[in-house]
Amino acid sequence: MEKKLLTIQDISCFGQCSLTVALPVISACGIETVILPSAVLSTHTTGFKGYTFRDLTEDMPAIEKSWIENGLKFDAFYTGYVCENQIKPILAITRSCAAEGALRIVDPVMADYGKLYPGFKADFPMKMRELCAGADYILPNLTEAALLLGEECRLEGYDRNYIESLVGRLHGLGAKNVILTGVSYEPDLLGCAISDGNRIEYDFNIRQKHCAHGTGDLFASVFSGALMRGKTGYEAAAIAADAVCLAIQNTPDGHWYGVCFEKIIPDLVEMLK
Ligand code: PXL
Repeated sequence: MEKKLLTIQDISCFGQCSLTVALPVISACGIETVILPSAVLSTHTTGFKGYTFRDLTEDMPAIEKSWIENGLKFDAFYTGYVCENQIKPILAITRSCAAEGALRIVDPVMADYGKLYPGFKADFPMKMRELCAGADYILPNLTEAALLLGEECRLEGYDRNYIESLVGRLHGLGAKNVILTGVSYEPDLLGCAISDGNRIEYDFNIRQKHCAHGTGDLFASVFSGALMRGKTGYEAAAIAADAVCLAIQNTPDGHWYGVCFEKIIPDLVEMLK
């Protein structure tokens, strides 16, 4: 049977993030992608005004029941932007619809640049911890990592000791592998720390001229697709970082709300050959 991945995150109708990135990208990786929208928004929540927000928490138990009745099982679960009260229903689905040996990949999407995204309450990071416990991979950025640990965010002026202690403490939340993104020890290089709990490795790329919205979702989507294609955690993270750099390079200045990942899908297919 072909492997199936279920991704749970929002549909931001406009904005090149979450499911509008994950579905095409993971499909392009050659993996059958099943979706469960956590919410439907008119746009994402950063930089747009007056977005609509329909929380789909209520639908989750019935969707789970339908999948159980149909005997549907998934080989991997990749969660991204989810709502305040969805941790328990999501954990229930990852138990009742798991194929043998199913992987759980958690991108604890909730914050960046030292701040929670609009709409999340201050206790959301503690709820997100529950999703991280027992996950095979977690993919926080530096802000999310600090919030998960209930600490002040340090976005610059840190050293290897800080990063490696952060990674160690993230394992302490019960995550088997930690991919910490947004790590930089030199101004021109940006990358991630990849840890299996025994060894920490790094992957760095040249820092791109502009930071762009939605790059975390692109990173996690490529990572999940590459992992399902049999790459190691390190290889999948390196491919994901390359894809993000290429997508930023293919995004015109002034295109502020997302990255033009559509342009790099042929490159992604090539990277996974
Ligand atoms: O890209 C992360 C993300 C996903 N979904 C929604 C968001 C954001 C970041 O702002 O607002 C709805």
